[in-house]
Amino acid sequence: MIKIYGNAKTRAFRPLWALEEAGLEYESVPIDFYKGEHQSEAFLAKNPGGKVPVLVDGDFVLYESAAMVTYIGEKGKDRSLVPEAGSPARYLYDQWLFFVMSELEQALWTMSKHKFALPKEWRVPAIFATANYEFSRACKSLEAAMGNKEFMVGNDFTFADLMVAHTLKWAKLIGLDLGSAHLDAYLELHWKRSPRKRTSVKFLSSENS
Ligand SMILES: N[C@@H](CCC(=O)N[C@@H](CS)C(=O)NCC(=O)O)C(=O)O
Repeated sequence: MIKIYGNAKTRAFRPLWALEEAGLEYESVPIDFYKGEHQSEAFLAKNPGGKVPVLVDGDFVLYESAAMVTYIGEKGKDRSLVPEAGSPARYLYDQWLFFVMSELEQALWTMSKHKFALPKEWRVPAIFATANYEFSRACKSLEAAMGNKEFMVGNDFTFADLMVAHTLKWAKLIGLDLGSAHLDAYLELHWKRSPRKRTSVKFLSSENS
């Protein structure tokens, strides 16, 4: 059975939500940063970087959230969640996953790192204005690419939408404006999916979180 190590308030929400969408059995293993569990010998043996989420399936281990959602989508019965390998749709899907990881979430992660994640001596509060500018730029390019569409790839929900929606929600939670009525509507559409609500109820205690 697949195990996800990490707390749902982190990027672990992505594979947890993906598992709910895919209808696979899984176990969630909370990792408490305050107790230093991410730096324990046992955890570092899974991810030497000491970060969550980590996916463990038997002897197989993954520690990048974007790779995890693809793995989960391909394990599940619903073939529409991750386009078939080698198809044009799959390359577009990959493009959006890479966009999330390298463009859209970077500014958010920069803000989080300089607010609380980095050791105090490495935090540079002056970086916030630049990160804000970079996030708006990424949102503008996302909005332009999306046009009036409701899905990142084709005409159905895929895990590219899960990754984009989760990252837009992250931005909202830290008080950023997406600067686009269409991105707001896109987020609302995907955030109201039942598997997302189930994930929030199971791991964050409220379907609105
Ligand atoms: N690119 C990784 C990022 C993992 C990551 O940075 N996780 C954060 C929580 S969301 C973490 O574990 N931080 C602990 C630390 O930086 O020490 C992914 O998407 O899985």
